[in-house]
Amino acid sequence: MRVVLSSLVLSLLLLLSLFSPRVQAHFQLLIPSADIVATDESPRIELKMIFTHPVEGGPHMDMGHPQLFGVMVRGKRQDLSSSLQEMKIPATPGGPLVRAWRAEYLLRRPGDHLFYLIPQPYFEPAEGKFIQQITKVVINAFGAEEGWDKPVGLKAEIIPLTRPYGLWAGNTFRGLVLIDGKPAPNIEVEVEFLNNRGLTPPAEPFITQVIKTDAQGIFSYSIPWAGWWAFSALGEGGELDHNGKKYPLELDAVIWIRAYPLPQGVK
Ligand SMILES: [Cu+2]
Repeated sequence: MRVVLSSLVLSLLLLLSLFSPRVQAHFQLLIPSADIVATDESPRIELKMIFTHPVEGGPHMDMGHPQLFGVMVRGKRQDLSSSLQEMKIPATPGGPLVRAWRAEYLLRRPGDHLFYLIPQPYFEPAEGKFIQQITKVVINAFGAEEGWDKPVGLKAEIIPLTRPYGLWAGNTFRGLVLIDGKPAPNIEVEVEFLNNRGLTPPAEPFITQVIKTDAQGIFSYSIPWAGWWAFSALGEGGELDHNGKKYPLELDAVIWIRAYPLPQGVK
């Protein structure tokens, strides 16, 4: 009976996988403990890096040691890779442990801090490809609103056309997608939010929303509620080797932004 049941479940799963054209979207988290830091606030920032499915809350994927973690302030890039600390977290509640990363950073200078993370390419057997999500988040420090619109020069990068902090829920965010330094027209941009309130989407298409870049490589999205939101522009990065076979590399540009709730008394 048990065997029959489990094979039934298996064939059901197989059927499901055949009929769901969208696979779960992966998102590289790069979430700071604060996004706007005033002069009278603590300059100590913690950044968490988890490779996961933010709306569903998991499962988390194993993250090898990142290729690079850094920050750009006033046009100067600084390698912060030596500050990375490994964390072991369960992939699912009670499940096997996977690697994630964290870092601390002390803000010293006023201005926008563009943090960026280049993770190792992740081999996704379910999709027969590698995924590498180069991820960015901007922290505004001590009142100087300068630098957020400058490219870091990453292989895949979203340049914000809307200042990526000081956003209300309902604001429209616009970004320019650059892959290999060139605008990426007509590519998909997946959108998810960090679901730390246990919200349940009413149907599968709500888990990952999908928009496309226009002919200039620009996308726009109106943020429906407060929280951390991520945009992942799906690019192509050639091929990589895995056990002697070549697989395509999905090279994505990710940016995280935080929207604030509307003030009390506003409708
Ligand atoms: Cu996954």
